[in-house]
Amino acid sequence: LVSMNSVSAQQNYVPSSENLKNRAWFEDSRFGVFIHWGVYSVLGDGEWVMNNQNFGLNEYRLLPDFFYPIAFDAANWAKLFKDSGAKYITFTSRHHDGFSMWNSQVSDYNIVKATPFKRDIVKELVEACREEGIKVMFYYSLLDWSRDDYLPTGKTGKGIIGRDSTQGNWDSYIQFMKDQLTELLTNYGQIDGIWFDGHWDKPEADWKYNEIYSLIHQLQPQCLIGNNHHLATFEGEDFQMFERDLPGQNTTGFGTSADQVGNLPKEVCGTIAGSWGFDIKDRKQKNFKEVLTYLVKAAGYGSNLLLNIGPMPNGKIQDYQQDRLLDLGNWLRKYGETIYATTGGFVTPTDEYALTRKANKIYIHIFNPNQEKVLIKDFVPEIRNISNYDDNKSVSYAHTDLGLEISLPKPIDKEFLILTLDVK
Ligand code: FHN
Repeated sequence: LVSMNSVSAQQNYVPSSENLKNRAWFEDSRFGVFIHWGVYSVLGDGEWVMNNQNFGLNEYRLLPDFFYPIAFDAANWAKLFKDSGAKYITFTSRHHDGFSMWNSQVSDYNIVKATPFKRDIVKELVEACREEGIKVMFYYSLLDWSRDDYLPTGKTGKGIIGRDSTQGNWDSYIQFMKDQLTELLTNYGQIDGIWFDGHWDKPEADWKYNEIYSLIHQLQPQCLIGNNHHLATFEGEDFQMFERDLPGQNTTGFGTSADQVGNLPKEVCGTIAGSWGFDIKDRKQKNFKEVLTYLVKAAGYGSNLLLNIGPMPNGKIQDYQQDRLLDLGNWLRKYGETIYATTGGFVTPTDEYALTRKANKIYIHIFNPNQEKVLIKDFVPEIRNISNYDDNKSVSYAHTDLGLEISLPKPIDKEFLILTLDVK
């Protein structure tokens, strides 16, 4: 598919060998932690609060003064991420409010210069994650609700008081982003991805992706580029992302339709809470089975899951969010072989099952084991044996006109059942 923005995409992009190697690592990793944390967290009303509550620019600019995360300990966070089984994190270096979570030299509206905390959170986080062997990617917002050069406003930001001028300076804004990305990719060692968001605010604009993507790949060839533009990928991107959705399902409008799903590594992102940024009155907390099903279904589509947490303004991660991550970690320690470094997508996952494959082993994850039988449609490989992953005991099966029918072992006192298929 040729997108309307293909003109500005990186021309004739040939990924470097470092980049291809990193794509392979990314595909194998299957699980990352997304972190939405910024000065918006202070208000406990999600990361869109500035726009949703029609803040004045000057009013919102009081927030950094209250950002003093007394309990923030990057080493603790990194340990939690490690224990969760995640292989990487994606951190909001700068969200739509335009606030930079590092010591940016091109914007004083940043964590070191504008908060009493004065510590470079990006630096601390990167270093702590590196210690634990967790790779780091940066979420970076293309859209900005604070800067004058971004004017006129796009689809969002119109209610923000002080954003009524139509006078912008697009070249200056693009240069600003390049300068910031250069900082992020120069001052913090190896960074394994840039995760863009906000294209949809000005879909007609010339985002100069040709220049921006080449700059990133020049500075750090292995750095993977993804862009949450909700479209088929543009040239120069290294992975495709699907927001709150499984590839090609597009149930939320933020995903991407089936014909826009390409061959690049895939990542779906979703939340443990109802929102991305900390929402103190959140009542949509997902339970363990829900997040686990999300991870397994994503793998069944051949995709990573980037699961979001929204740390509190004091630097703590809510207990239930920690619990979800730790429970995933425990599960992955036991069943990681059926998720990491597997392929998926050869049988479309359903609400009943998801299949992954590694060499001549296929794993069937059954979401509701308390039934007599399960029918897998469109199953082609020739089977030698099917067994229960937990105890290796063989289970019986039959090929029917409708597909592969497997009799489920009993009793199962667990939420999930995994079957191992030895195939030729
Ligand atoms: O507007 C953002 C939102 O705040 C959040 O960052 C998500 C994450 O995928 N992306 C945008 C919506 O598409």
